[in-house]
Amino acid sequence: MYGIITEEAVKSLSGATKVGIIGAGPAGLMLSHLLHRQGIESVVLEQRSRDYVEKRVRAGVLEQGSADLLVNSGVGDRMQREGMLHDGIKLRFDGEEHRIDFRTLTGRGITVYGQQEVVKDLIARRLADGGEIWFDAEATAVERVDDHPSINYRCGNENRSLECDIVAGCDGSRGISNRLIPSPSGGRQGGGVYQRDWPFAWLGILAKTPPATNELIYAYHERGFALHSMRSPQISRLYLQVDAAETMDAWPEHRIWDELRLRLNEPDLHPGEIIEDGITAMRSLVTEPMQCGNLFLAGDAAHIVPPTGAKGMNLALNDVRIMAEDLAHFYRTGSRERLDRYSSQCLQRVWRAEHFSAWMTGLLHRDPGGDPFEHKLRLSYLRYVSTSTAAATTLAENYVGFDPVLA
Ligand code: RFL
Ligand code: PHB
Repeated sequence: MYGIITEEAVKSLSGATKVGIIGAGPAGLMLSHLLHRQGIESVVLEQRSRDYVEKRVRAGVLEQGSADLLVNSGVGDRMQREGMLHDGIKLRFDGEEHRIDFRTLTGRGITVYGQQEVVKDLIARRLADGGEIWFDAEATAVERVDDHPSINYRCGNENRSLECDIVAGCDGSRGISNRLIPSPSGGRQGGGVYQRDWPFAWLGILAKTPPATNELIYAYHERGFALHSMRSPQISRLYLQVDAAETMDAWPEHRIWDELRLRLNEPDLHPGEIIEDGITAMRSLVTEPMQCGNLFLAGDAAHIVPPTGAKGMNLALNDVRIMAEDLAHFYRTGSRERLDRYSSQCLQRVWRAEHFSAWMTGLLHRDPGGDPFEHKLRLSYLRYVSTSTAAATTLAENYVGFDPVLA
């Protein structure tokens, strides 16, 4: 069932399900898929339309563990055909290029495959399996999280509610579910939320131009950071560090291409039609704990990383892998033992990724308040990461995905 919710769909569920999932991003969709494989029914409520979520351009890098999760759960066929396997990345700075060889350093690699393709594959699979994704249904409140929860949602002009055993808050950084986690001191601004806003943003474009590189280029320039990524042999994804308050009005197309060519030091990058553009603020944030009563958070609803380390979607997928296992154990045995440990298990990896993303961000961005001394220190660190096997291994093993729980 998708699109506007029909009366039949509402009746067929009698307004009740086992797991009520708020949000049809990678976290919510993958959770619903993994639960279905365990025989656990769920309903996904999504405030936007199917078309909107399938076209939302975001992440592009899957760690090997995320790619394995897609394949092992039966939704990885198209990713295996169309995704691009990369064994390393390139660092460019001060007129030099150095390759970080993930395969040699860690035995693993990454897959470049757009987040919206993952979302499309998951939606298609859920609908083919008879799954319930209710688009254009905005969750407005969650009641009784400690007992028998219900999610109030708005669909057109109608207000309805969905009874469930468990609520999975997969509604991203601007959703409603993370506000329901009380902080230890009782107020939302207390010690339960750890955050940092970065003093710059990323301007991103998707362009019809063949990538000028076979692997991602992370470039540090005295004018700021630039990233050359890709989506296919014909489509490039490119980013520029800009001021936090910048708007697209200040960036006519020729300025974007000139700046990209300069910072990336890449003569083979040719301007092409820009199909999508936007500016994204950079933020680090963790909500602790990621659960309260029968409400469990996953993905951006619980934590945000700056995109430099390419970790956001991977963390979202890892959270719901753990949540699905814990819920399967709960429904099989009736014991909450594993569910009660959900947050502490997820947070180990979350904090590793938070550190790595903050470290990569600091390594590659020009600090607007920084001085020439700081610029020289950064160049020295970049040269160290590029020439020391120990330092390069640190970058590589975090980039391909390091799990402190399994280490
Ligand atoms: P999402 O994808 O934001 O999905 C949340 C969904 O919840 C819906 N929603 C609601 N639905 C019903 N009722 C409500 N009240 C609702 N409120 C919200 C929203 O409409 C939405 O559909 O969260 P999720 O599933 O946790 O997934 C997280 C990822 O989207 C995010 O972490 C990544 O995109 C971050 N990210 C990257 N991650 C990577 O792993 N690798 C990358 O290379 C990477 N690059 C990036 C990125 C994020 C970027 N931006 C735009 C922030 C590059 C960029 C530029
Ligand atoms: C992307 O392809 O969108 C991408 C790649 C690497 C990042 C962030 C985004 O670090």
